[in-house]
Amino acid sequence: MTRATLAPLVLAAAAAGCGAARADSGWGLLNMPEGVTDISRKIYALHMEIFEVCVVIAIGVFAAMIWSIIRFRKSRGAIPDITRVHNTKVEAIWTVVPVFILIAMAVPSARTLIEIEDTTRSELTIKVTGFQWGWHYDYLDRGVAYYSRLDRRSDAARQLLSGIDPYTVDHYLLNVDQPLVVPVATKVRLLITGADVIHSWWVPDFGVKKDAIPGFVNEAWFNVDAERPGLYRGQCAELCGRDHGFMPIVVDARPNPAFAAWLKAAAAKSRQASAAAAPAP
Ligand SMILES: [Cu+2]
Repeated sequence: MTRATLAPLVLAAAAAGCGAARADSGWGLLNMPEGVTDISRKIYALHMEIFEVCVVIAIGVFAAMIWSIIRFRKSRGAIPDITRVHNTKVEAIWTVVPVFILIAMAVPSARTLIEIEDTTRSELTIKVTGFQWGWHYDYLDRGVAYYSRLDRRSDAARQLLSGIDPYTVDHYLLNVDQPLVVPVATKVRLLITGADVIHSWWVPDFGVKKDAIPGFVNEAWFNVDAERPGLYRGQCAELCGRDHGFMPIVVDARPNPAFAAWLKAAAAKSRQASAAAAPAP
């Protein structure tokens, strides 16, 4: 399979995967998801409000244009008025009105942006490192750290002349071997960085898309609704090299007791592994 034939497949798989994570389908897929966090819903609401403002302006501008073109066409005997090329009153109106529209849009935008950046009072911190090509998750001070890569089935199917039909692979290119496990109803802070080039950690349902830059630590946070545990999928959103399309993200949001049990087991497993690796005294 050539790269040219693979590209539409990747797009189709991405669309199918995103669709599976959302309740809506069809036309709903054209829009961004409302998501499963407070912030993602605020971003969605903001996006819709501003979209509506744009629609109203577009209708007004195009209606005026079309009406003027038809009403004052030459064949109806319209004569251009070259005496009134300047009108202070009109110019003041078309300057002041957009200023008010911009202010009306800037206030809720700034409010949401400040909230997005506010990582205080987080209950769990995970360091996320993007690398070519996958993710590394480190639960700071919890003794748990692991790599998360493209799952084996997708990886086998994506190889040149693999003979595996990608449509037979569950969540093709959107599945990983070890998902990021997080608790619901908890403010989870991410410290995002890059190990080699710039990547971007993007999970649409959380409203989080943050660059992973070598030498910098970017912060992000999310708090999944208590009643919405489940699997949420994302992808690297920064063109990071040859296998950029093969480093998906899967987040497994679990109820708090299930998460605590998982964390305990994972910490015990990594303690065992490091004890086994340590040289004998
Ligand atoms: Cu990447």
